[in-house]
Amino acid sequence: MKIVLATENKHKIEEMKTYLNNLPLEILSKEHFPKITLEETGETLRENALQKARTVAKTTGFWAMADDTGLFVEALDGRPGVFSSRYAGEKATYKENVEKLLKEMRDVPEKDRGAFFSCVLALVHPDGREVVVEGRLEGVIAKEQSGAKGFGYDPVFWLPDRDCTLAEISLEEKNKISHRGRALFKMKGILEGLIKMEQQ
Ligand code: ITT
Repeated sequence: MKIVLATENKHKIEEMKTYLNNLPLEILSKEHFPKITLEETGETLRENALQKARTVAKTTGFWAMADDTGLFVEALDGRPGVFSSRYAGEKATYKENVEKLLKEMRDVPEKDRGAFFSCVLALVHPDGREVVVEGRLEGVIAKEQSGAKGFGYDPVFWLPDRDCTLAEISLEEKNKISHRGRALFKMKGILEGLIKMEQQ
């Protein structure tokens, strides 16, 4: 079975490919279809994930899977949320977004620094079949950055159980506990069912 990963984000592609590598899937990514433009104009992660997956499924004729992820910070009433990639501006870098977050959280005490990542994965077939799953990871916004692995907000996402940030653990370890890993776990079962059906 062929599936196209409908994301421009190389880090997400790496995490998804690593997670799905033992399934009999031919995994293509958006790089194979450079002419497709992905838009995110929805108000929720679900709408955005579906929008990206629908575009790619329709254009390529294959199953397409898209991920939309947000960081929801309690002390900021859930911001940056669905706007996580554009927190410090339309074309903001990871560094600018993280710096803005640390600045906004500067005076927030430890006990109020709770946050969670939500990852919504949408799997869409050009014939209209659609599946949506979500995975979450709870943590705490650190006071400063630590670690050089991962991407995005990982260097400030503190894991109290492990006493380190998401940027201090390996990709394999991240996939075992993360929002994306949890969503991928749910999606893997669905993909296994679809692969079996296609083989019959
Ligand atoms: P696509 O839309 O092409 O998939 P994107 O990077 O724009 O890529 P999102 O809108 O889903 O993806 O991501 C929102 C932002 O949230 C992203 O730019 C990162 O800063 C952050 N993010 C997403 N997943 C993350 C993760 O696993 N760890 C840390 N930060 C993450």
